[in-house]
Amino acid sequence: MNDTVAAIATPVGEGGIHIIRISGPEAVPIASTLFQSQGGTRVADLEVQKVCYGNLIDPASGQAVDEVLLIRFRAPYSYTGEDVVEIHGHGGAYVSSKILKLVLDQGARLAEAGEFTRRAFTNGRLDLSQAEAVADVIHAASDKALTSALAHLKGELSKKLNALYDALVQVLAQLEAAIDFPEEGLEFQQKQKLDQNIQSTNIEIKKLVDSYRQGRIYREGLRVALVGKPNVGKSSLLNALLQEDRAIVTPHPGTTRDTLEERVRIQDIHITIVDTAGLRHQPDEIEEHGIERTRHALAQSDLALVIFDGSHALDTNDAMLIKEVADKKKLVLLNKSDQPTVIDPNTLLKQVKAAEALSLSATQGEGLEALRDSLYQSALEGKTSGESLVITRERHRQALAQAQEALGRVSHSLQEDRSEDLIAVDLNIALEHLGGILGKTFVDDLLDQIFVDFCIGK
Ligand SMILES: Nc1nc2c(ncn2[C@@H]2O[C@H](COP(=O)(O)OP(=O)(O)OP(=O)(O)O)[C@@H](O)[C@H]2O)c(=O)[nH]1
Ligand SMILES: [Mg+2]
Repeated sequence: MNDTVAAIATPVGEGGIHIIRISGPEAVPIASTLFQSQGGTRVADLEVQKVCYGNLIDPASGQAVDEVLLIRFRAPYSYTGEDVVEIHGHGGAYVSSKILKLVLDQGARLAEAGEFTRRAFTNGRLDLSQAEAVADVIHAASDKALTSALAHLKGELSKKLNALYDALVQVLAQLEAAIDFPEEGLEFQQKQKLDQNIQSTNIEIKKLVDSYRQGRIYREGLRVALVGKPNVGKSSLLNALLQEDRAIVTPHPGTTRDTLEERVRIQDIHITIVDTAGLRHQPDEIEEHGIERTRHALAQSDLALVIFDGSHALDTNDAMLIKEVADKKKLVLLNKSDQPTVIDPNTLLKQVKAAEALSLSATQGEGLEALRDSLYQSALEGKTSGESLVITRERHRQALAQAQEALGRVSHSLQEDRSEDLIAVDLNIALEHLGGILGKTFVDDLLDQIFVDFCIGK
C-alpha cells in the first residue's frame, strides 16, 4: 500500500462540482505538476487544510483544463492517514475524467472500491467496525439508520467492544500467570472472582447480540410481505402505502404474478414492502411459480401483513393462507372496509391466532394511518425511547455470538475446576472473535469482502 492512488470521489455524471482525490506519498508531487495557484505558490508550500484557487494545467500543452480549488492534507492528518490532495473542479463528466487521466498519467494508480477507507483502516485512522460504519452512513436511508451508523463511526461500538476485550485480557493475564507458575496455581476464590468477571462480560455481550434484531431493522429497514389470496387488495394496499400507482391492479384474481418490492419511510424508519402473487389452490402454471416466490418472500420477511377481504366470507383459499402464516409474526388486515363487512374480526383472530386485526380500505384510504402506526410499532417492538447501543451487521452478531459461546465454556470450566490451559484456549477464542469485529485480528479475505461494498473514491 505504498503507492499513490486517485479516483473521482463524487458520483458519475454532471453536477455542481467534481472532486478528485489523490492519496499516497506522491500526492503532492503529482498535484504540483498539474496545478498553478493564482498567487504562484507551489503545492508543497500551500498551507494544509486550506482551500487554494488556481488552474489545472495539462503539462503536455501547457493549457488550462479547468479552474479548480485544491486542498492539501498532510499525513497523518487526513482521511486515509497519508498525504492527500483534493482537486475540486467543475462538475462535468468529461472534464473530471480528463483531470483524473492527467493525474494517472503522472504515476498515480486508479483506486479500487473502498481503497481510501481501507487505507484509513490500515493506517489506524479507523478500526474495522468504524470503516463499516462509513459505508452505513453512505447507505443510510432513514434517521434511525443514520443515527446508529454515526454512533458506530464515532467509535461508540468500538469503545464498548474494547472495554469488553480489555476485561477479558485481564482474566487471560491471570490465567497465564497461573500456567507459567503452576506451583502458585489459582485458588478457588480467585477462580470464583474470574468467573464473575467472565459472566458479567458475557451479559454485556449477550445484550449486544440481542440488539441485532433492532439494529438490523434500523440499518436495513423492516421487511414486510403482503400476503393473501387473489383479489383481496394486496397490490392496491402497496400502491396506497407508496401513494403511487406502482403495481397493476385489476378486478381479476391472479393479477400479480411476481413479487414486487418497494421502500417507504415511516417516520425515522424505512420499510421494505413486498407485494406478492395471491395464494390459492390449483393455480395455473405461471401462478405456481409466483406462489413459490410468495413463499420465499414470506420466509424472508420480518412481518407478514395477512390480508383478507372483509366483504366476503372466508373460503378454502383463506384457510390455506392461515396455514401458511401459522409460524410468522403477523398483522391481520381486513380490507375493503368501504363495503359491508361479513367477517367477524374476533372469530378470524382466533383462527389466525393473532392479537389484533385492523380494518381498512386500500382504495378509500381508511385505516391507513393506523396501519402505518402499527408498522412503526412493530419495527421498534414498542421501544421508542431509551435508545442504547445496537449492532447492525450480521458479521458482528456472528462474532459476538461465538464469543458468547466460548465464554460460556470458560465459565463452565472455571466452575468445574478444569486446567488453566484449557480455559485459556476458550478465552483466546472469545478474544479472537471480539477482536475480529474491530479488525485487531483479521484476514485479507474479510477485508476484501467488506470493502467491495464501497464505491470507488471512498
Ligand atoms: N371496494 C374496494 N375494492 C378494493 C379495495 N382494495 C382493492 N379493491 C379492488 O379489488 C380488486 C383486486 O385488487 P388488487 O389490489 O389487484 O388485489 P390483489 O390482492 O393484488 O390481487 P392479485 O394480484 O390477483 O392477487 C380491484 O378491483 C381493486 O380495485 C378496497 O379497499 N375496497
Ligand atoms: Mg396483486
